[in-house]
Formats: sequence, C-alpha cells, structure tokens
Amino acid sequence: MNSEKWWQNSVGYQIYPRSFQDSNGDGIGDIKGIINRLDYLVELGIDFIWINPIYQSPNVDNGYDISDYEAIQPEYGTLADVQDLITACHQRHIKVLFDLVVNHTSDQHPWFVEALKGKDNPYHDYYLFADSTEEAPPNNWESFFGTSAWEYVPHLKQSYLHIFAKQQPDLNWKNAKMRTEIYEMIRFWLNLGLDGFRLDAISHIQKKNWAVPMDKDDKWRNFMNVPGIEQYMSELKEIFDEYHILTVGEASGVSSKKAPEWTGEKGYINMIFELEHNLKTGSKGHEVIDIPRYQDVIYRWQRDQLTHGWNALYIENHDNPRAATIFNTTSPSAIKTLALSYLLLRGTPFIYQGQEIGMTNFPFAAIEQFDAVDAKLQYHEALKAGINSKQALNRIGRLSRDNSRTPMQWDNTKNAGFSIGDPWLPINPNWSHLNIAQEKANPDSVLSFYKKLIQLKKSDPAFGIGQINIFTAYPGQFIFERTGPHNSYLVIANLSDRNASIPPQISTNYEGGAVLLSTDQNTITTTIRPGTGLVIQKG
Ligand code: ISL
Ligand code: CA
Repeated sequence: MNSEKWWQNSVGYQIYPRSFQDSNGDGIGDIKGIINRLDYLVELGIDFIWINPIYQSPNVDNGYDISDYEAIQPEYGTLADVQDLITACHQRHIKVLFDLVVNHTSDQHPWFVEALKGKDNPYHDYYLFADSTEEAPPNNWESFFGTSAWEYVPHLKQSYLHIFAKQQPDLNWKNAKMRTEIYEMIRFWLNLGLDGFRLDAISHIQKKNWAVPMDKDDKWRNFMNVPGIEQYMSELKEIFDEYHILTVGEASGVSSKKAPEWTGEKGYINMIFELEHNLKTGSKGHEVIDIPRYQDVIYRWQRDQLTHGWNALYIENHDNPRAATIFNTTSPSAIKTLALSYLLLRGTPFIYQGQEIGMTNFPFAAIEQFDAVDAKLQYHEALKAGINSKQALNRIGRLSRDNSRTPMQWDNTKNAGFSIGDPWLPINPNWSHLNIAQEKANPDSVLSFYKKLIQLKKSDPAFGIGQINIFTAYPGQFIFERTGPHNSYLVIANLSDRNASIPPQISTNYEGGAVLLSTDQNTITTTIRPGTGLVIQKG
C-alpha cells in the first residue's frame, strides 16, 4: 500500500478573501484580516487553506480576471503581507494554497492589450483569435455565462474566444512562449513558500477546432478535457513535483472513470473537485439539491477512485448557493447530518467559510444587491427575453453565486464583526443570531459539531487512506464503514425521510458500540431518524 500523504489526513478551508475579514474599514476583506483570524482556524482544526484569487484584477469576475499575475490587488494588501501570511500560517502548522487561474487573463492584462494592437504583434498568438464578421462569429459556441463565446474586434476583423465573461479572454496554450511565461509565474509564487494551488477551470485550457459546432445537449464539450491537454498537464506536473506541492484541480469534464489517471500515483494533480453533484432540481426560484443524484454522484466517485486516485470532498464553494438553503434544511441537526454525509468519506474534505455555522442564502430583493458578473448578465438576458424584473430576480436569486459571497458572520457587533466600514456586499440579515461567537458558546451548535467532526477525521488513519465500505442500498441514507489497521467505524447520515438503521449484515459489530458523535445527542443506534446521523466505533 502506498504511504500516506499529509493531505490524506487533513481538512482544508476555503477563504473567499473579499468577504472573510476586513482589517482597515474599507468594507473589503484583506490579507491582514485573514492573518487576524488564523487562530480561529486553528481552533476549528484546519490543516490548510485555499484562498480565492488575490492578484491584481479589474474585478469583473472578482479576481478571476487577472491583469498582473505577480502583483497583489492593492485592496487586499501587498506582497509583504502575503509573506507575513505564509509565515503566520506556517507557525500555526497551516499550509497555504493559492488559486491558479491560467485558462484566461483579464482583457486589461498587458499581453491582451498588446494582442489587440495587430495580428503581427507577438502577443496576438497568446490568445485565441479567429477571422470573422461582426454578425457571424467563428462558430456557435456559448460561454459558461450564457452569451456567445466570441467578442468581435472591429479593427482586427477578428473575434477572440472567451468561455467566461468577455473581459476574460482565453489563453492559447498551443503557444509555447505563453506557456513558458505561465510556468515562470508559477515558480515565482512557489519560491515564496506556497504549499499548493487550486487550479481554476484547468480542464478547459485545450479547445477543439473552431469547425466543430456546439452540441446543444452537451454545450461545453468543445472545451472540456479535450485531447491534447495531456501535454500541458504533464508540463505543469513537472513543476508541481519539483516543489512537492498539493494540487486540487477544478476539472469539470474529467469523468469519475478517468479521474484516477489525473489523481493517481502518476497523475497530474492530487485531487479533483467534481462539479457533477451540484446539479439542482425543481422549478426556477425553488431549486433544491437532488439528494438521490447527490448520493449517486458521490458514491460513483468513491467507487471509481477506490484503489487509485483521491477525492476532493465539498458541499459548498464560492460558485454555489449555501448548502443549508439548497438542501432545504433548517434544523441544526439536519445541517450537521449534511456535514456527516461527506466529511468522513474517502478523500480530503474542504469547508467553505461560513458553512461551519450553517450560513444561508441571502434574501435578494433588488438587482443592485448583486455583484456576480453572471447574475447581472443573466438578469439582463431575462429582461431582453420579455420577463419582468421581479420574475427575473426570482430566477437568479436562488442559485446566484452571491449567496455564498456575503461577508462572514463573526459576532453580533456592527456588521457582524466583518468590517467597521460599509461592507462591499450586504451582510445576511440573520447575522445577529447566526454567527461564530454565538455558536462557539453553544456546545450543541453546528460549529461545535464541525469541530468534533474535524477532530474525528484526523484522529485515525481509518478516515484517511483507510478502506471505505459503502452500503448502497439505502436511498438518501449515507451509510458507510471506514476501516484502518486498528479500528472500524460506521457512519450513518440520514438525509432521507424514512428512519435509518444499522445494516443487518454488520449489526452485531456495531450494536452496543460506542457512539463517538451524534447530530442530536442521540445514543440510540437502532432507529436513526430523518435529518439525524451518528458515528459508531466497532465494539
Ligand atoms: O465547467 C463548468 C460547468 O460545467 C464551469 O462551471 C466552470 O468550470 C466553472 O464555472 C469555473 O469556475 C471557476 O472559474 C471561473 C470563475 O468565475 C469561478 O468563480 C471559478 O470557480 C472563471 O475563472
Ligand atoms: Ca480592507
């Protein structure tokens, strides 16, 4: 058996820097703010953090449009602050991952500014231009944000490809000089002492030929894990290996079957954030997570990476609405059960800021309250299609990425302790009773449960590279055993509307075993009610 890696027994925490902690009263979270809150993360039991982009950016897509890869966005701080952050984290045994955004740059990046100067400019080939007219783009591809993937440039009589916003032109990975510059930039950051990267939209860096039309039923397949990507991933891997860093790829389009090739011993990266389980069901404005689908997807990824490969586990991030809302749960026990459904699976769990106290969606009432570029685009497209503004708001509000981007709710002082100034995005009105200080003081809170759960995850390699045995016959009920060299544990997280119980074939092993953790102080192991769960150690 392969030896255990540090990240296999670790818990990660995602920081959305703009909304984590403001240190200077401008209403925007910053690097010093993160440093000020590190002791909270130590208390929570976090081993590493992933911070969303803090590079220089015009902020069309909140930092995912980078105009200088080697400069820090001034509102977040300076390079010296980054060095302080890395030191402060390492003193506390917390490792630091940055976001690496190399599918595209900002349209304000000097490379793109040069590229627009003419077809002969050396930087023109750093991007993906194709001859076209204004009326007829090079093909019918759509961007992820719902518009054409092409933007016309009149003076060049060409269009450039952008699979996200038009201010995010895609880089041409076929250009070796461009790749070399990217690789130098990666080394620049690793030389500062970073411990790893989350690789943004990495499966999109290779594109199909422009002649291949978009398939309406599989819209993104012309830029998702397209053959030829292997060479670029191998080149990246060489650098990652040289620095022994941790890499987590946002790699949609890499199937669970193919995942071990990406994340196994010889893979390009250490783990993948699959996006499949995020799919929602229900009418517009009322969407919820499809529990059976969530379960199927999670189980399939567990099964397909059982012996080779490794999973990144998560239920929230900065691109999705809040889990408590989207799983339609309000009771603390159900929110804890949700945590239990994923955090002890085989893989490395991530917690998104605020998830650990059960933060909820924001009650949006006006378009001015939104910030996310996709929300605004979709709102205006809806108005164009003749939908009235109230309906349009309703449509985008529930799933909007802004739901998870509202400021952290630290305590019940002004602005929830996030900032003494005006926050850049409104604070959720439930902050006065839903905040970290309050939950810290309550041993039965969601936060207290997360702390115990994290401790348990790290207490025994059974929850790291230990075996997993999933009982698949129980829809909506997450029932699995984790087994290490010394102990076995049974996890039951009941997200169905029927009672759950210990599967008969293992009941003699666990009935009478010690209940290590329960979502509702329940010690009765025979009937596990809907919205509750527990962990039992084999007797
Ligand atoms: O592949 C997708 C859907 O099947 C897309 O969701 C895509 O992979 C994802 O949206 C990429 O998100 C990341 O890159 C974006 C940025 O806006 C997001 O915040 C980030 O997480 C562009 O950089
Ligand atoms: Ca600030």
